[in-house]
Amino acid sequence: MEAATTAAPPHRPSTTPSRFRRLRDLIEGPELGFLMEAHSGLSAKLVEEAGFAGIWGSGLSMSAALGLRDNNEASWTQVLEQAEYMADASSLPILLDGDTGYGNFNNVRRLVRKLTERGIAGVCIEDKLFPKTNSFIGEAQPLADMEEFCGRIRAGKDAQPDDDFVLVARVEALISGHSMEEALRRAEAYHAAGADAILMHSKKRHAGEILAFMERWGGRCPVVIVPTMYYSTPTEVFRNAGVSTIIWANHLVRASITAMRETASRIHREQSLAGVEAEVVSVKDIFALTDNDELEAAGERYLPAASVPARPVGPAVRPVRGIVLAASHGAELGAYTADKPKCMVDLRGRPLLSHLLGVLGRAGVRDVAVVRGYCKQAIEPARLGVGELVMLDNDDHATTGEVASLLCAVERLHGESVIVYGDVLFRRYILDALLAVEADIVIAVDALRQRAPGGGSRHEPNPRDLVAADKAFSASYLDDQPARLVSMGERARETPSGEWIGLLRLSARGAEWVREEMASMQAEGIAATADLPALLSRLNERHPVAVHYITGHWLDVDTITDLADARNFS
Ligand code: SPV
Ligand code: MG
Repeated sequence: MEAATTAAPPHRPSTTPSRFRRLRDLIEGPELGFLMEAHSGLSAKLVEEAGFAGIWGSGLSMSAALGLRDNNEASWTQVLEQAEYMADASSLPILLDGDTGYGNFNNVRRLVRKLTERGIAGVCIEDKLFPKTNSFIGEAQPLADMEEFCGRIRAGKDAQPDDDFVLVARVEALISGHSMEEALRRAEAYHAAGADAILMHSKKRHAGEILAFMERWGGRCPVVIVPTMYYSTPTEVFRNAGVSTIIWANHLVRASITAMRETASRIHREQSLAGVEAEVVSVKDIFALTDNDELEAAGERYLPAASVPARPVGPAVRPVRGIVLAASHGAELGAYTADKPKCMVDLRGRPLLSHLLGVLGRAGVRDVAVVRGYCKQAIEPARLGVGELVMLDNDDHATTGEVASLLCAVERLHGESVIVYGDVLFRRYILDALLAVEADIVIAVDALRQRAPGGGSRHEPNPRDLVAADKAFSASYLDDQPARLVSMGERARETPSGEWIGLLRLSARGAEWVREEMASMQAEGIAATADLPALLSRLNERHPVAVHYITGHWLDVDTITDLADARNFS
């Protein structure tokens, strides 16, 4: 019951605190905590993937996802079922929105028992009447009798089989137009009845009444808030006011409505999937999210050998290694890279490298090594949000080039591999497509970036990355064969077909060829300062290097303007 059912290997003793304990710690701990809304197994997975420590099982969002109103149109057992999908899909603790408790004290105590059985770590009940109406609808909704509601709280607490189960009492006084005195009176009564925390709700556009409550409440027990309406108040204000936990209550269901609307209307308008393909996650991403690899491994353990299905030979399941060349300083970025390498510049709260590793991981490239150089200690795995990462060091980075960095990873250059510069970002579908190209060495080339430098555009190709290929990019759906590299760099300047984006894929044989070529370059004494275009040019003399064309949806960070673009890149 503790870990996501698909992810937990059998019989692994767990040292992780229970979900009940983790929710209690989150709510009672000294730090401001956050619960992110989820409404389904899938959204629960995405909350965990984003790094949250807990889930808000929102009644509004679950109802909306079922196409229902937030008026108890979904029965409590239907809500319980959704919560169970979430608990199965993620290992996070869930605070379930239990509305009013679906009745009186008796319904609450049964609810608490059933939630505990399903590994739901806590419930929030609100002092209104069944059937409830969403608090943002209408004015002056009737409140439950305070004493009766205290009975619901006491019954829930008396029924909980696990001491750490959390019961949050939600005070609707302010949102229903009652006074601060009434809100305080109710909060006090619910606290005395045994609630572990008070959720004080407000629908004001500013946080005034919440802050006033915080001041008068004086930290008697943890306070949870839901700033859906007063979203513009900086989080720091709540932290300073001593709020225990913030619930981001409905933003995943709202985001999904935006995305589904746009996608459906575009497909309807265009009568084609071509326009949306680059905008949506791949089918492979769905397989990764639902952990199909685990099912395959389990099949090998449990099915009779003769009936184990042949391993699909798609990019979804084959192991692909990654090597990220991240030794460069990025001196053009000035103060941004004074104490860290370019790959660690911040993009919306996370280092560039963390975004890049995320794309690699989602494309199935998980066994990744990062070659560090400049300010290597600044590449901290803890800040990158990935589990296992191998760090290799090019300590001569100041005087050597990319081939020297790649040589640091030569021991890992076996089997199918992806090599990428650490200052590049691209949409996931580009890597998916590169992994699907049937070639031993294939490079991703942007066909829209082919003008020779000096043309005055904001994104001039880097001369050393210019590519000339044996056929130009064609938008025809009939032409799915890769082109072949003819030349790179200065020699491609007269007839450029595009710019290499700093991303290449090798088959196992391609990886072997690269090792051989680098060994030859070492023997000739030219490896130390050579760049990757030089290596690719040499390889191309002996083995075909395929060119996979793309049109945009990537960037590299060389200048401060690039950095601004990267911050908007998604
Ligand atoms: C929910 O998410 O269902 C809530 C929070 O109860 S609110 O919609 O703000 O009432
Ligand atoms: Mg609700």
